[in-house]
Amino acid sequence: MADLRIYGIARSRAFRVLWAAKELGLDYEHVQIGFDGGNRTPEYLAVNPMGTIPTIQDGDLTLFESLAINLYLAKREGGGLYPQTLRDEALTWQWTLFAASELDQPILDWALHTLMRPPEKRDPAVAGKALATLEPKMAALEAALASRPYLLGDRFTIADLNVASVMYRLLWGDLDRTPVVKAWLDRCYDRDSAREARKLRE
Ligand SMILES: N[C@@H](CCC(=O)N[C@@H](CS)C(=O)NCC(=O)O)C(=O)O
Repeated sequence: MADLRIYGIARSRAFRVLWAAKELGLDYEHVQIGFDGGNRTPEYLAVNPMGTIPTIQDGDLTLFESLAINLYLAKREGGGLYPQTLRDEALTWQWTLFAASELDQPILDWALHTLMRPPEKRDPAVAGKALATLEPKMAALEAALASRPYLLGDRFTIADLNVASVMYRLLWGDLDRTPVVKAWLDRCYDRDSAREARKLRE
């Protein structure tokens, strides 16, 4: 049995962790916890008292928060996915926290009210407000990527994976106003690891 256990179906934020695990070539056990009550059993609440997914167990370490899990796994593995300098590490934290605090909620709001809910339960005003909230954040990404192919420079790192994985739903969005972001997102999702992770949910 693999030492690393990933809890959470791929059609959830666990997708982010599954992508990272595949990028790193990790051996893992995938525990298919979903939102259908499986995340509210006493067994799972003992793993994560909030009942949210994803969570990982790695030896005696239990960890929740998808993007923190990815930082941990990338750093644990060493190699090129985790930054090698303090400067790049700081930028990785910046982009990761940016994804979690500035992008995640408005992207979800936009997706719920354009793609995910049945048409009669969508509110175009919520979708519009989410897009307006996203506009300056997307502009910041567009500016950052204007001079380099990836967030930290020439190489794909965990900073790219964390931000791109949070932006998954925007693959169905209109990114014409941020062509540099669109090209970068396409580059990230062109990776074998991303294709494999997407197959688990689509
Ligand atoms: N910030 C957390 C959010 C985790 C989260 O809310 N996951 C959702 C699924 S995508 C969930 O478990 N929802 C069920 C619930 O809250 O009971 C992360 O990135 O891991």
